[in-house]
Amino acid sequence: MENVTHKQFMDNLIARNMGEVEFHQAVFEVTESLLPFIDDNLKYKYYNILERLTEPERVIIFRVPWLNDKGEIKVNRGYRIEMNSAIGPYKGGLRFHPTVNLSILKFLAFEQVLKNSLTTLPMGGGKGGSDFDPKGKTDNEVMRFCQSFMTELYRHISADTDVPAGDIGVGGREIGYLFGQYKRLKNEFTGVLTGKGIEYGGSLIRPEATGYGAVYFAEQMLKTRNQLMKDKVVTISGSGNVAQYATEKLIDLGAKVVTLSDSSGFIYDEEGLTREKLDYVLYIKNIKRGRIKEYSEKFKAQYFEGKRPWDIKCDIALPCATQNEITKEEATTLVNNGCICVCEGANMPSTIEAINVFHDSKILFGPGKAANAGGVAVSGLEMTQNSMRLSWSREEVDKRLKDIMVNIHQTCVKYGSETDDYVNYVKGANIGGFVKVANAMIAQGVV
Ligand code: NDP
Ligand code: 2IT
Repeated sequence: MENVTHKQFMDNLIARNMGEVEFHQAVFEVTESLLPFIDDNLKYKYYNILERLTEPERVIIFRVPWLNDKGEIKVNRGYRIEMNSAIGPYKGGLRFHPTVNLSILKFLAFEQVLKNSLTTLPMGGGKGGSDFDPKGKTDNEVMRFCQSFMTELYRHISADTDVPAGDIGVGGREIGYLFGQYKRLKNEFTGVLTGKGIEYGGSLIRPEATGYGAVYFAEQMLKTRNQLMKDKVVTISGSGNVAQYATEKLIDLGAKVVTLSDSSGFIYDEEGLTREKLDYVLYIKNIKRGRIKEYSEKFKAQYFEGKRPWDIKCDIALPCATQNEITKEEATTLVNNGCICVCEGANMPSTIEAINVFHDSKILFGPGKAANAGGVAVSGLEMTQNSMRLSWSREEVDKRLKDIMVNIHQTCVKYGSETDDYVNYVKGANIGGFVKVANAMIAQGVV
């Protein structure tokens, strides 16, 4: 068997998936770590695992027609990427955002396969969503959209085949509407979605899980350098689900969160967020569905329109908004300003060039598929509780979440430690996530 170079592999993938730049980027980053590992472990090459891993098992694309409040007919596009089911039912979120396209969902589904494997729970990988923009829509419009979306999706999913959850633009409200419609169509009350409300089968700590998990992961990274979270200055991007609960946990641990953002700009609060200020953020974003700018109108804080927070001096940066939100230049600024740790709450927020800057400067860098795996991990725990028809306490779920994040960190150290003891968490997460999926695929034959 000849060794395939990284360039050859990527040229072939790009030719087969023209124009899907985010998917190319995600595969580039993963295969850069995996190809040398596979050259040393020939069975993975013999079974052609990488080519199989980068081809979705199934892609579903469908029309989503709905009526707005004026009675006008609107049409969006719905997707579900069923990427890999080697180690469990497809599992992964739904994203509702105007930028959603096949490339973005394939990158997310691909990352999800390895992330879910890292959690150690039995979940395959998938992702879905729509180019529908919930911003500026009424609750009734969002409900009608969700009902129409589920009217097609329901035939492709079930508690044992494919279990969607939330992501950007899909939170508790949307999961409720989607679940209601699924139940009505199938006449079944099952754990077909996670992130459900507590009253109807949701798990405690699921809303908090991604943000808390990312902070637990950052704590583990800091520990390798004998550092604590207390008194660290932290910049965060985003002000949605992940950013909110990362902030909460950081406040609890005595760190100082000084920025939050949304797609319009960022706020800089030099004094740091308090519990009371965070409650106001939750009110602005989750109830009023307004803009983060309103924070600076209520509290003493600066607002920077159209900017991202990476120029602000910090010890730790937590990108929690979206993909490619840290460029090479912004990464260089972070490092030059003394940042010692970047921990990705979002999926693929750092460009490849930004990651190279972090690695070259030997700062701690936790990639999303490891650092933000707490969300899907607690989704897995929600599935377990649904199957057992019981609910665990907050303490029980939080303890399991923490144990899973510590375990993922150990896996990264195991597979990512380099000769100078620097931990390359990208390599560690990619190889650590890959091994279980690849072995399961080999065991199941050519499927
Ligand atoms: P939310 O919809 O709750 O919040 C998203 C936040 O990011 C908002 O502040 C939003 O601003 C901002 N944002 C979204 N798109 C852009 C953009 N193109 N440019 C600038 N800002 C943007 O989503 P989540 O908090 O759930 O998700 C955030 C990230 O975390 C995503 O990358 C997601 O994939 C990832 N993630 C989420 C998990 C979860 O459990 N929810 C689990 C693991 C990862 P605005 O309001 O202006 O749109
Ligand atoms: O990116 C992710 O891991 C999520 N959006 C959560 C997926 C899930 O199934 O909970």
